[in-house]
Amino acid sequence: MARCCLILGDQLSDNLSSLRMLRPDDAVLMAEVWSEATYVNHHKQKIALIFAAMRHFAARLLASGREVHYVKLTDSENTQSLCTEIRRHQEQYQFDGWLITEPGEWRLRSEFEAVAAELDVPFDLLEDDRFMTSHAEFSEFLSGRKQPRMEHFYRQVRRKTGLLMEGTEPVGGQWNYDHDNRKRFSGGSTPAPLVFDHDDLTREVFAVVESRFGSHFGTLDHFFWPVTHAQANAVLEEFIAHRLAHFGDYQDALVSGNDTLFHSLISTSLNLGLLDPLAVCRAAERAFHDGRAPINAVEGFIRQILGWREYVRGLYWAYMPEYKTRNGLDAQWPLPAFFWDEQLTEMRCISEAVRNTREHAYAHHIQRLMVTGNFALIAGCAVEAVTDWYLAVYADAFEWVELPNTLGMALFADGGLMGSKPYCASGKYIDRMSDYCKGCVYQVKETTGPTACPMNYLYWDFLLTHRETFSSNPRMAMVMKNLDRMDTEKIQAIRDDARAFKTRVENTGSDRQLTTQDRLL
Ligand code: FAD
Ligand code: DLZ
Repeated sequence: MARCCLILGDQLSDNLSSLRMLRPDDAVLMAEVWSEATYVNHHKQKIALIFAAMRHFAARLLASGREVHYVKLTDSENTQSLCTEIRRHQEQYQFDGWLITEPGEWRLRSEFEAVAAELDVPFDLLEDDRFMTSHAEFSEFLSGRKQPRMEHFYRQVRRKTGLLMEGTEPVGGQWNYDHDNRKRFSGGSTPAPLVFDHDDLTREVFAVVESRFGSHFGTLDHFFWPVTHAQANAVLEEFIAHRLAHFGDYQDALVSGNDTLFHSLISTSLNLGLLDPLAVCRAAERAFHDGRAPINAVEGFIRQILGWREYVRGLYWAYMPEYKTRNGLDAQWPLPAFFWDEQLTEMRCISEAVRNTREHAYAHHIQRLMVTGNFALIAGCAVEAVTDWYLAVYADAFEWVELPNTLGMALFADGGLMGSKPYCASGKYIDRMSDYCKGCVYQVKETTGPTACPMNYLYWDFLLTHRETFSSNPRMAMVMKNLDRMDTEKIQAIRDDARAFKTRVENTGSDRQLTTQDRLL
């Protein structure tokens, strides 16, 4: 009477809903498969992280006495897709039923539903309750709201969990300290990320990734991701002890060569199931109550997890599969080759973000939103190419969290569901928040001309292109007024420079153009 529970690479939690339902004689199936590892050009570190964490979790289950069928990528009988592995195991072991916690991607959920329809044993897809908000609660939040906003949702979850609450009031008297979280980093030391010794199991995975996915983006050289629950807890502890206190102040800062600043580096662990989001928020809350971190830091951090993370997941499941087809600003320009190779761009901000991405399968939020995301938005990069890029290159990228952040927050392609206005900015914003512009060959103070920062003319070109759409948006009124003040000559110069930039990038894959003479001027 044994049943089988398939555990996916991002379901590595002891309290997974399917695992909680298992009886002692039920089995677990875990499978490393080619189809999941190649549906986008995943970064080598992402594949290595998932396989290494899966193998460690399988070992943990085995040690607890559970029967585990673990299929390695290189096993000769591996049929290389999750659905065919379910069918193969069903044929071989004649299980009495299947239990699967719902996957975090619409694509996989539909595939499982198709398998369920064809198997002649029960096949239960269970809700993934490793979140603070259920699907039903989120639907209830959405119902009757024309314009859902994260802030309203966030307050509701604060009330429900009691996190940073004093009775019915927020601790400190304010719900949101975002205004205190926009400091530029003016120097000083920042903690280095924890690095773990790789055991035999992880080293074996690295060898598989190098040999089978050698052509994939990125390098394994600087791998610092935790692959076990213990390592994930160590990263969380290091964050609380050495980073959290400054997290708020420098949440939006950008610093050359400083790839992680005071960020927590826990997204992979949360998304894989090595850390529990509520427990993480409680640990941060304790740090506030013990006087180890100020309210702007702790509230800012908790808002990301209890607010944004839960909110984007809710939107994903509420609006998929139609959400993925949205392209509200009709963005069609091909993604430049420099998104895959930082040597191909002279824009220091982009080059730094792509380098960090290539070396670590990581970039912090402002690099993702205001550097690569902002560029993709104002240059009008094709939505599907951009969302595929984000899904591929970050170790923490799973569609339920990646898609609303990219298509909605960064590209404003969802018609304003994620945000009431686009996060578009010129080089001025990047200059204010970073030290990038000082060392850049482009001049951030120039709007047009051969040495002007491309973020400047692309920004104005973007506003001109969407003038009609944005004119009716009250939150864009101030910025649109600047366009009205611009003379036709200036507008023409902006248009010409933006077109020339795009043509150069299309033809050469690079924006390099400055001659020695230009640089000397
Ligand atoms: P910290 O800055 O320390 O933040 C703490 C935690 O808050 C994160 O670990 C994460 O779990 C959560 N968080 C913060 N912001 C968000 C957000 N906007 N949405 C959801 N959770 C958030 N996050 C992912 O986990 N996977 C993705 O694929 C992903 N893609 C993104 C794409 C774009 C275009 C943008 C703008 C953001 C994306 N994010 C994504 C959100 C955020 O950038 C990352 O969660 C964060 O950079 C991870 O680093 P960290 O753990 O050091 O985060
Ligand atoms: C992302 C990923 C990769 C690269 N490989 C596997 C795998 O071999 N086996 C597996 O079970 N899961 C993998 N995953 C994670 C799945 O793609 C993930 O469960 C879905 O993206 C849903 O979030």
